[in-house]
Amino acid sequence: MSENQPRVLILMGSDSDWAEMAAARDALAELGIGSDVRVSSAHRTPQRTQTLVQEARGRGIEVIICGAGAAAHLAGVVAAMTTLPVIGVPLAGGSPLAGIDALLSTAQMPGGVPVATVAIGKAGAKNAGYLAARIMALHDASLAKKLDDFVTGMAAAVEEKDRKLQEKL
Ligand code: RP5
Repeated sequence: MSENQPRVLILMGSDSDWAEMAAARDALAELGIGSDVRVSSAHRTPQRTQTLVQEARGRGIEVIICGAGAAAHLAGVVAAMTTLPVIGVPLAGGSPLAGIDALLSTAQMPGGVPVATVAIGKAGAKNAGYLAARIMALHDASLAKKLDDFVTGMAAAVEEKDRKLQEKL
């Protein structure tokens, strides 16, 4: 597999979603995982969405991350069209309901059509990237090692924060 070959497809319902969804691409990039980022809407461009999803497996895509706000049906529609793992990121965007609408639309899937739903907004997008990496690490020992190092680094950062706080107290 080439270094730049995208292994994750990141779909967003609108370019207005990018401010939140960039965190998914960044988390993957930090682990050396290439992603293909596309704007495609379940409601506005259903045919385009279908084509992107149907071509994904043949292009070497292993996980699809979908971010959408408001009546966020993108992840559910995508999960209906593939058996690749689908991670849904509910977005707050300009929604008057601050992402609660997207959370329910994304998470409340009927049995048989799974969408792994993460938290609303940037933290959810970041975790979507790490969750995709954990899925791929099941058959990728080098990626598993990078994830172990990442977790160790996070723990060290917390201990360093505590050490600095103790110095001030
Ligand atoms: C959703 O509607 C998109 O995912 C976006 O979060 C929201 C608003 O889209 P725009 O009106 O900004 O294009 O489908």
